[in-house]
Amino acid sequence: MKFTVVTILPELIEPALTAGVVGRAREAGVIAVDTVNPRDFTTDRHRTVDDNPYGGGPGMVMKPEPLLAAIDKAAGVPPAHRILLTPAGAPLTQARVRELAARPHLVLVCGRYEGIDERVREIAIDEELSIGDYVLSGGELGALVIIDAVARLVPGVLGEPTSADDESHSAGLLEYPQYTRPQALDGRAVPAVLQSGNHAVIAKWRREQALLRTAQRRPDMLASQEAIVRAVAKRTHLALVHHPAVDRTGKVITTALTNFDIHDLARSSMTFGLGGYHIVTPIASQRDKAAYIAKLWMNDEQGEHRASALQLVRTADSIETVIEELTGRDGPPLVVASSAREGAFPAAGRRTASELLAEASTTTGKVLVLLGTGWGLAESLIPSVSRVLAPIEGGSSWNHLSVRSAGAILLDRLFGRRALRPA
Ligand code: 4GY
Repeated sequence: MKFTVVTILPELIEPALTAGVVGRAREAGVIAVDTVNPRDFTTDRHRTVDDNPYGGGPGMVMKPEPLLAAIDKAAGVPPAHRILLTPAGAPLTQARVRELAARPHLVLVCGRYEGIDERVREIAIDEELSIGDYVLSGGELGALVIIDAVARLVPGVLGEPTSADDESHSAGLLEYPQYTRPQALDGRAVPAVLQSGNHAVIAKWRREQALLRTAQRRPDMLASQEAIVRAVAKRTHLALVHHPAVDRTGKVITTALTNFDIHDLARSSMTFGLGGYHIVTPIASQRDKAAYIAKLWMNDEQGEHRASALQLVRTADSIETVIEELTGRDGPPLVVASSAREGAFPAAGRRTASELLAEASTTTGKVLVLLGTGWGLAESLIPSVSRVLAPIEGGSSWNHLSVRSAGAILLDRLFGRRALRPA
C-alpha cells in the first residue's frame, strides 16, 4: 500500500511516521509513504506557491499550477485516488477507512493558507474528506490521520490478525473497558467477571459494556447501526391509549376512536418495522369497531399494499392487557410513555429516542410505547410506565400535534434510517 502526500511542508509528514506500528510497517516495506512538494514545480525565482484571492479578502490561496503539477506527479498514470483534506469534506468514518484500505495507492492533497483554487479541486480531486469540525492550519495532520487509520488495516501492519477480528465484532461501537495488572489499583478492583475464566460470560459482558458506553456517550453512533435498530424495532409495539386519558381540565376520560388514527399509525408502524400496534379502549363496541375497520381495509381489493400494515392492528381493553400479551420469557415489556409536556411522568427515566434505542438494545424483552389521546395520558393511572420520551418541540409556544403526527415523528427518531452513507 502506497501513500503519496502532496504538501509544501514535507517535514511535517516524514518524522511522524517513523515510530510505532506504522513506522515498523514502513521499515518492513508493507506500506510506503512519499511526499511531493508543489514548490518543486514552481518556475519563478522565488518558488512562489501562493497568490492573492480574486475578489479580495484576507489571506492567500494556493497557486494552481504548481499544485496541479505536484498532484499529477504524485498520482501517476492512470491517476491514483486523490483525496483533499478539508473541513468541507465528508466526515471520515471507519467504514470509509476500510474502503480506502482496499486501494493500492492514495494521494493525500494538503492545502495551506486559505485554501486551494476551486478549479484544482474540479480538475484533480476525486474525494474530499474531513477529520473533524475544526480548522487546522493545513491538511497535513489530516493526511497523517488517514495514513495511520488506513495503514493499520493493511494486512501485516498490526501484530496479531486477531486484533482486527475482535474489532469487527464490536464494529461501530465504542470499546469496552480494558484492565491489566495490578488486580487492585487505588482501591479499585478489576471486575470479577474478567477473572472468571468463562470466555462466553466475558464476551457477553464486554458486548454489554460496549453498547452501554456507546449509548451514554455516542447515542448517534448507535442510531446508525442498522442491525441493532431493526432488531429493536421488531420487538417494539405501539399502543394508542383511549383510556386512561385526560381532558383539557385534567379529568380522566375515555376518548372516542378516530378512524384515521387506526389507519395512519398502522402504516407508520409497518414502515418502521414494529412488532405490533395496539388500540386500547375499555369500550367493547369501540374495540369491535376498530377491528372491523382494520379488517375492512385488509380485505379492500384496492388496498393490498396496506393490508399488511393493518395486520399489525390489535385491540385491547387496557394497557395492562397489552403488557400481559407482551410478557414473555424475557419478562414484561419496557413501558415507555410519550408526552407533549417536559416533566411528564417524573418518576420515569427521561430518555431521548437514541438513549431509549441504546437501552433497549442491551436487553431482549419487548418495548411498549404509549401514545396518549385527548389531552394526553392520565399519568397517575399508569404506574407501569418506567421511561418517558423527550417531548417533540417545534420551537413555537403552540404545541398540539395530532397523535398520528407525534407517533410518526417519534418512530422516525427511534428507528428512522440515518446512517452516514459514504458517497
Ligand atoms: N478539519 N479535516 C482539515 C483541515 C486545513 C486551509 C484547506 C480538517 O481535514 N482537514 O482543517 N484542514 C485547511 C486549511 C486549506 C485545509
